[in-house]
Amino acid sequence: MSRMLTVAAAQLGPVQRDDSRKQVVARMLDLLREAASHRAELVVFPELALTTFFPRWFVDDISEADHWYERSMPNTETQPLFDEARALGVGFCIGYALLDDAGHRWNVQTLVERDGSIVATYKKSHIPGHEHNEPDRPFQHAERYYFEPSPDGFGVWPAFGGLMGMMICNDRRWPETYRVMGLQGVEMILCGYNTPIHYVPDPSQDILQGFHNALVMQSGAYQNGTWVVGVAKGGVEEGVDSLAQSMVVAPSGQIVAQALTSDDELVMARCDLDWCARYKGTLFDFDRYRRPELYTSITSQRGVTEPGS
Ligand code: CDT
Repeated sequence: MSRMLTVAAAQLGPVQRDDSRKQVVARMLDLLREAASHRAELVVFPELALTTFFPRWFVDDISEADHWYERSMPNTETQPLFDEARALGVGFCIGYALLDDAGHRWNVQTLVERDGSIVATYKKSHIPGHEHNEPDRPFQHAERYYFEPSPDGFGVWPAFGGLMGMMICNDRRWPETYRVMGLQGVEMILCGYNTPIHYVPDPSQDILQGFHNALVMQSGAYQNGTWVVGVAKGGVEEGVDSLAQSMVVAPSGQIVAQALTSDDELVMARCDLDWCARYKGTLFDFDRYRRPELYTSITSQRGVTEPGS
């Protein structure tokens, strides 16, 4: 038996500060049409796809940043994407900043089915970086100033003939992200990211960015028997070089397709969702082999407690 889903990771090259949403949506429409011409059923765009990665700048009055956030989805600028996707019968996933009616600021991804209906909007759970201006840095990573962490957790939704999950950028580095979805039977996890290659707190990690990106998604896929689709906004954006290397990872942990450039590029794979069962039903048969009674500290404790302290 096989349940095939053809997925396209629609990597974006840099989006500069002055690029309008209309210009970015035009690039996304090109990728969507190209993906549809290759029979893609699901096109996955990156985190904060519609704008530059604005947390690299600090503003004293956060309302000065309001223009980076969407107030609804779809909206006037993104409606063409929704219309074209429905006309082509292609679903998509898009990451963006959301300022909601209650004034909350979220980093989100919305998943849209092939008929144009919204499956779900996921809010980023692990918010990296810092809360305050750090003027000595070459660039800021002030996500903790611009976004609240999600209170919702990690859902899994029936869509595209399988069980779909979402995570956003830094979420992919945390094994709990995958496991909570794994415990809901997830078969494909969609993840957009913006990862500056220069990691200011510890530059020794710079040359390892690509290795760590693959490491976390490959192990998360394998240990939970799920497909993972990782999609970058890469290249040099406002002087900051960001990792590309978008990829599709199989439930075996193998990379089955990977980007060659740091620009707009489609990374496509034909994914058999039934392949997940090979791992979920054997080595990672959770019900048979897991020992949750030994893992209680994972949910009762946040930081490290050393013996004797
Ligand atoms: N966007 C995002 O979450 N980026 C982080 C950068 C490292 S933390 C400063 C990431 O985990 O890739």
